[in-house]
Amino acid sequence: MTYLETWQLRAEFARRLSDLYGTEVPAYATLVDVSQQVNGQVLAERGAGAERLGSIGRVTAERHGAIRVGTPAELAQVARIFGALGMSPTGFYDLRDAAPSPIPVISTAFRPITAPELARNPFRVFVSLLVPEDRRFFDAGLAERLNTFLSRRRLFPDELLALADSAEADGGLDTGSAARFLELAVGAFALSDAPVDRGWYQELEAVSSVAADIGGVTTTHINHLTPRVLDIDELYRQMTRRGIEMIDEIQGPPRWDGPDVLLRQTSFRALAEPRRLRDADGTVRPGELRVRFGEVEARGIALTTAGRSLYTALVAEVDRRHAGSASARRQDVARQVWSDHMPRTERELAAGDLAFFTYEINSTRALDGVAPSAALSQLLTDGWVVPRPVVYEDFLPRSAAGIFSSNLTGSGAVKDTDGGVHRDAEWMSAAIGRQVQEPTELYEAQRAESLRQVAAALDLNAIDLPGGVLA
Ligand code: OOG
Ligand code: NI
Repeated sequence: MTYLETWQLRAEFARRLSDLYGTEVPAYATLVDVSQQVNGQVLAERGAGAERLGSIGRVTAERHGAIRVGTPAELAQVARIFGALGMSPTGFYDLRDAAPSPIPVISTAFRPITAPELARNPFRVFVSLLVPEDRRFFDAGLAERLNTFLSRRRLFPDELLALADSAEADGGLDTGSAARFLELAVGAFALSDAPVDRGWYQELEAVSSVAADIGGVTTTHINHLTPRVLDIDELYRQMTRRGIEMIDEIQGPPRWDGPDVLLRQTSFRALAEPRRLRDADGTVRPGELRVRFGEVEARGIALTTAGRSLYTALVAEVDRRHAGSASARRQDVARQVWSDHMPRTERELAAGDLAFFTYEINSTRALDGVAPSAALSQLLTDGWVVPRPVVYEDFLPRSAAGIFSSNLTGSGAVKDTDGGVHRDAEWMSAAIGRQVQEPTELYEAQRAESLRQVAAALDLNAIDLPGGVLA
């Protein structure tokens, strides 16, 4: 190989980061082993059905990472590095008003945004940006010291950023430059052994341990790396059996006998890692910090806006019923609520415009004189088209908040209602000089393209969705 294209750089970066994290956090290596075992088991049991939401090749290699940065300038640099890997900022998550614990960050996920690129390698990274301007967390004095501290550090060397820019401009790098780029990029996310100022770290930790992890150190690091698994309940049982303490629950939708939608995640608790700490008198002593953890996820079908509204309503219903029966497990309550309200088949999700599918002409359909209708639900009923689920490639704010907070070392301190600053996807786009993509629009575009092809093949002008008309 003399040249690495964008996707090859992405795949190689993901692989090397995984190797690095496995050496840093041995429990992660166990998690990857168990995930692969479970995936093998599911494949053996369910056959081709196991690959309905992604080939086993894709699922085995699939990871998401999480990193946290302190300033818009740092986020813009992260965007250049991931830009070189064909990953665009997608989705906006504001975790500052999250329950049960507010986290002083806003986030986006960098990921490939087209189906072919996702199929080549779906690596994504959840990136959080600290918001020191938010007075509910940081008073003016602390914010100023935080900004001074952050403005003095350099997370990414110039050479790395220059290589990233040329990789993005040219769609890849020659082997020599690629090797250097990958070495610097992976190195930038390794845990540093630079001493941590104990007093400063603890001052921030009193506000939020996420703030301390971001602004209390002079470097950044990968916070967790998450493999994808085909049966997350089985994985949870197997990890527990191996003596690894998992968080109490699986976040997101329940296990049930209908189609999997969106995202289910769980994690094991942050582990104490040796770090060097510097005291006020300048002495450096070995100590421990507890910030990095392991997470695993199972992915389901992406929901349309209508499907997402239904999901939100079901979550609220689960909260209501669960509040009324404290001893019941949330996932059990959720399973009941889903059985009551969630369509039980992919076909119903498609016909009700609740989830995203791409559509293909059913090549095995017998000719029976029935003309193709312009209505999608009729095309499904008459067997003209077959739906293929679109996988949810993004994150869930409530699960993210749950994952963050189940791994906090303390509850932190946040004042009531005053002093929040407004942040949204537009703010973030401007801050990094790149448009933050809207996930639903990406799924919608994929579906629309497939329906245009179906319409052309069936000689129809347009196909009607239950929610409206598509050209
Ligand atoms: C990010 C937490 C969110 C997920 O998968 O929802 C997350 C973090 O801990 O930095 O990774
Ligand atoms: Ni995660």
